[in-house]
Amino acid sequence: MKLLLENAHIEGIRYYEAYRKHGGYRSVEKALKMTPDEIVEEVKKSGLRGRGGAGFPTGMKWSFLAKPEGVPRHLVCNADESEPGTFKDRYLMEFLPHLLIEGLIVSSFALGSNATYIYIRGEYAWIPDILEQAIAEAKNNGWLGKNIQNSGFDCEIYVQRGGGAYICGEETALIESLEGKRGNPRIKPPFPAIAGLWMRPTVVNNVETLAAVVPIINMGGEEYGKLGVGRSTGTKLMSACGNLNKPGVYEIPFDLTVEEFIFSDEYCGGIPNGKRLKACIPGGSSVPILPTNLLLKDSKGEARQMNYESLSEGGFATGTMLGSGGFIVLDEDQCVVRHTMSLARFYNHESCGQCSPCREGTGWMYKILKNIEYGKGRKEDIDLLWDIQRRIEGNTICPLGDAAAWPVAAAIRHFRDEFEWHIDHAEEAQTRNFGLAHY
Ligand code: L3W
Ligand code: SF4
Repeated sequence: MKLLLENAHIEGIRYYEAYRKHGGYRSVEKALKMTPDEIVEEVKKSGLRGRGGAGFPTGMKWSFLAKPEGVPRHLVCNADESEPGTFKDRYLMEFLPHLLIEGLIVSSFALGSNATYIYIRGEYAWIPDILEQAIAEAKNNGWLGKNIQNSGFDCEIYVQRGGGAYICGEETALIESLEGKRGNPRIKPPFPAIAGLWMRPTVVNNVETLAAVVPIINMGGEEYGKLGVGRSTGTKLMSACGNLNKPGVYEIPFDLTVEEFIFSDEYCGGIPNGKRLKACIPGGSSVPILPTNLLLKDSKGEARQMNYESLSEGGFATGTMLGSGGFIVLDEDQCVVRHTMSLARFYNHESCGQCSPCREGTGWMYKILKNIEYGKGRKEDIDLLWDIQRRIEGNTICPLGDAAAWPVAAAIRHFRDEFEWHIDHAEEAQTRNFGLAHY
């Protein structure tokens, strides 16, 4: 059952006329007849969890929003999708911009935000124009601006481009950047719900989360909550990439098994050239990599499913996370050391430098991984790497530190022999051309 991409194939759906003709903006009509608290209640009932990576319950986040008398509140849409392997929000904004705008209007009404912002990744250079056109169309048709649909509610949506820094996807860095400052994460608490944009109460939600508010209002929170498995309700967009026959963006039910997702023709269509599956990072580069045996079955021997609980079953000893849904597949030719080095370089480059464990640790890990990859590794480097990542995790201002530590920890945990091989075969490691999947 598709809730978000159901109409994605319809010609012209990017534009208002076709979008409206196929049921667009119905949720706004319905929402404007409800009270803001009733809408929050529907979102709570739906069990929707944040689709940016952390999976925090959306209704709960909304109910944390402070409402001091006379202080404006803001909704901010986090469209700074920069997690390597993740491109599902780009797809939504590019092909279904009105779905996001519709979700933003309903959510703005529920939260009392008269000025709502979309903060979009700088590299998505062509998308702000698409969003701005959709906003203009919505405004021309009375869905935005003053007194929308004669409801007495005023709402404007502004699009702000980021400068291309991964850290600006962290909600408080994003807020700093929106305020015109350097994108350094703030210490939490206070959470944005209490003191966010210009220190006003602010909700920051991911693009997919806000788009999901549309089907929730249309079908009712309870019905939405019935879809899925356990605390994974509704559907999820996955961006699949790496060594796959059919990479792309898929809307999946939460009871789909990992094996079906990778191998069935309806989804990724298996691995090219008959190669074997070696490993997978199912939730964007920050979540732990899993080898095939742990990926396809959990620690109880059950088929792993594509949902929050099943993917994390067993903790990090045997499990991983659904994260942002950036599903990266590696075939048997891929080198885990090279891959981990590539990610370490990324996190080192993107660290904002505020905290020592992250600033120093990410650079140190990259240096050691580069040595191992290029045949200059020492036996003791593997334990040193383990020690460094352990000292970063949990000791930093924002989750980028954990995001840099987890891939290194998981690579050593599950592929230690590959690190040892690079150290024992230094000469061959320098010259042999291992693969690096593209994502
Ligand atoms: C009020 C409280 N609000 C928590 C709110 C908080 C935030 C949300 C989740 O990191 C993860 C990270 C990456 N009162 C609250 C409260 N909140 N307690 O709930 O918070 P948190 O800290 O669990 O996570 P986060 O800071 O949002 C995000 C992971 O996502 N990730 C993906 C990153 C990249 C993208 C992308 O490119 N799209 O998302 C991948 O796994 O590692 O763990 O709003 O304010 N008491
Ligand atoms: Fe900056 Fe890294 Fe600290 Fe996050 S963990 S605040 S990115 S130095």
